[in-house]
Amino acid sequence: SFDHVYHELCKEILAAGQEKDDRTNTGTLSKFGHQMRFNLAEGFPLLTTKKVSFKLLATELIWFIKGDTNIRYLLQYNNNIWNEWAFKKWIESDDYTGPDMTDFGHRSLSDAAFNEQYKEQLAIFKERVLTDDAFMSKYGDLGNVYGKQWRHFETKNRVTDQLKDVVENIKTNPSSRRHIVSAWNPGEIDTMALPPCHTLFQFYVQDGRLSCQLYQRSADVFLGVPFNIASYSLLTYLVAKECELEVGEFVHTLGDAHIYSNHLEAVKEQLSRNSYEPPRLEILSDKSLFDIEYEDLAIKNYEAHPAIKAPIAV
Ligand code: DHF
Ligand code: TMP
Repeated sequence: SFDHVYHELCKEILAAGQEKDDRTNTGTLSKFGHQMRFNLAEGFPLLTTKKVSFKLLATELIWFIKGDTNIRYLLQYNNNIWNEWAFKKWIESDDYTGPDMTDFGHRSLSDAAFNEQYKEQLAIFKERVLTDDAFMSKYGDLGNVYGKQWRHFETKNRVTDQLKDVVENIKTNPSSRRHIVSAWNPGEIDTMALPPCHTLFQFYVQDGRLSCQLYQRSADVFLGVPFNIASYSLLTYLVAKECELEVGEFVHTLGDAHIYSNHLEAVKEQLSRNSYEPPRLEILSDKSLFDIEYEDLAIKNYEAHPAIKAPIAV
């Protein structure tokens, strides 16, 4: 099952992962190089051994497809998954005059009084991004992240809509081996709130079926990967529909696949659970890929164990 493929990744890292320092000073167990395959004909790969929010990953994907890089769109769907990285830019700016929020990721976990202050500042920040247009433009934006690179990849004298081009090429020349979209723009890495973790993807058409492979350079196995699997599977369904193809496989190739030291118990809890049958995806409209909205999507027969909370490394 889909859960089994994911559980095997977790087990391998628990059994043989190497202890490794990381940018966030959290500490990880890490394995370099791993590949998972998900046959989308078997259903939609939303994990069932913990509840994963389809709404959060679908609104994030649609935000990428729109070419948007500002968290206001996500906040309008009550999606808070990118807040910390916008908030970080805000508190490090000269315009921020509130209490010191340095290292808020670690301090909010270890200091209850600080955590109250942090929650208050984050709430003020979110409200301003939602209601103050000038503030939103300046501080709600994550820089040249995925949406920018997928739809407006800038090179000298030229802006490329990689997603439009790849869809056009799948339609006109399906057998091509060049159906690539890259989020990794070396000239713009320093202008991104976080350099792209899902770095590059490729489509492949065979026998009327569309497959997709993602190269993910860095993979937070407990929090990020369940989202990434479902997100790219959803993208494969949407592009297949746009190109009048059936879905094939999602192939997920990981570079630094890691479990953070403060996720180990959560992972073990998840591994102790038995999986359910996977849900199904329904696309409720005939809109083009580029006009699709969250309301056009539905996930059916999703039976899952409860969500497992864990802190995110900032
Ligand atoms: N940083 C790190 N350290 N790991 C990540 O996975 C990550 N992902 C990012 C941005 N930075 C990151 C964007 N994607 C969550 C999931 C995906 C994601 C960001 C956050 C997350 O926190 N998921 C929770 C539920 C969150 C909620 O309910 O609001 C989960 O339990 O799945
Ligand atoms: P890094 O830039 O130092 O590699 O840190 C990025 C962290 O975010 C790392 O733990 C991987 C994780 N991540 C995912 O796993 N999936 C995602 O989609 C994103 C945006 C980040």
